[in-house]
Amino acid sequence: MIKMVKDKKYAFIDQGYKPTRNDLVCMFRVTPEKMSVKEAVNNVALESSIGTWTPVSSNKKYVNKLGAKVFAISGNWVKIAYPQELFEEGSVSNILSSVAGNVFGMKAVKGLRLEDISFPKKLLKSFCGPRFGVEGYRKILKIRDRPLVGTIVKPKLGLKTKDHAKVAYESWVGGCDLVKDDENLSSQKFNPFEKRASKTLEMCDKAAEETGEKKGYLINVTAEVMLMLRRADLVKELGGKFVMHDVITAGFASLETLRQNSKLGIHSHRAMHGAFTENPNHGLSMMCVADFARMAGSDSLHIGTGIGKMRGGKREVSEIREEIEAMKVDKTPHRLQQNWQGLKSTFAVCSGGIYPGHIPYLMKNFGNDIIIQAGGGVHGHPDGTAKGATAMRQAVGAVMSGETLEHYGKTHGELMRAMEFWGKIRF
Ligand code: CAP
Ligand code: MG
Repeated sequence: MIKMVKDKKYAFIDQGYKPTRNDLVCMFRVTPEKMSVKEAVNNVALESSIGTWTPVSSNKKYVNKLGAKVFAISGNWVKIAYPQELFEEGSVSNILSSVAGNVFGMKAVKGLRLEDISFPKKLLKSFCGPRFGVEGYRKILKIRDRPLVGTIVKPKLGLKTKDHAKVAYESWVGGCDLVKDDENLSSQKFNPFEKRASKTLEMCDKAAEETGEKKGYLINVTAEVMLMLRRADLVKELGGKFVMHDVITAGFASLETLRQNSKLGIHSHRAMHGAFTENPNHGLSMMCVADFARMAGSDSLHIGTGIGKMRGGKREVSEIREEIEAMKVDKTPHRLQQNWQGLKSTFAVCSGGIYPGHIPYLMKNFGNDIIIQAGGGVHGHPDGTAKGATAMRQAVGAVMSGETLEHYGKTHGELMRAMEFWGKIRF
């Protein structure tokens, strides 16, 4: 029982405590400011659960049992257990407002990084999770075991609708399975949403018919939530199967709204994540973002590449891929064990400075259950968009048939051209 009287310095520290299956557990890295790790993390535990800077006379004894418990301190790494009754079921925002709320702005800490969270069964089961995930996308696109190949229409902004739809069409007939809008394209005057949706989905159907392959368009519906839902409804009416959503800039509650009110596949872009995920000593890790995206209903999520233009090393990307695709994950120094209680997987997306030469690395390190996306790596091909798309598919074909790109390129010219053009590029 937490003592709310004299010894408040360590009232939330209980290193003898063994977390139960009803506890949500957070793993933090704490850099204290002018105090010990123990004192600093006591502040983190009280501020992220039921406490404040002084005992309050309005407190009731029954509230104390909801207090967080710091049960492990190893150097700057600490683990805190929170009873699940502390949180509203089915609400990512509510959990974040506790464990990732005020704590990041406290004077008690110079740096605070929430590295991972593990969720108890009952709380986890209160979330929808993805509607489709890896299996659902594979079923819709009739692709059994190879990675999916996608592109982003480039230039990311500025193209008029007819040119946008044309670039998308050429990407599909060249071999892309998926074409997506860029994270910052929504309904600007040069390319309004309604016109873009009908014109580009028309091209999607045309390309599917001509190639005999299933094709998908990930159109960006990010907007004020009522407008977002109206846009998703229009996509459905037009026969679209997928939408794209900027989960960080729009928020997890917006993703929950989309998941619970539309029957379309949801591709989550993580634009702005770097503002709080990239500092190793402060902020919220991409692992936590991935946890919440899977819970809130993301069917596919950008996780990094380990080799392209964006940050994120191979170990981090690999652990996040497991976290969002596996049914159970083991603990590692940066990750807590998690049983996903049957929640569907979220398809991992490797994107950002990717070109065909990167594909063997991506498949070797992250397997075949990935969506490999390239914007510049398709539309920057010396022979244009369609050939660029073909070169991406050929690179996947080479790895699937156990051949090197160099050898496969001898009989697949689009790939060879891409290798000659970008072969020396390193990020
Ligand atoms: C990639 C991209 C994606 C990034 C996002 C871009 O384009 O469209 O938004 O992949 O990063 O705008 O940069 P290129 P992440 O293929 O031309 O690089 O996947 O790390 O979230
Ligand atoms: Mg982009």
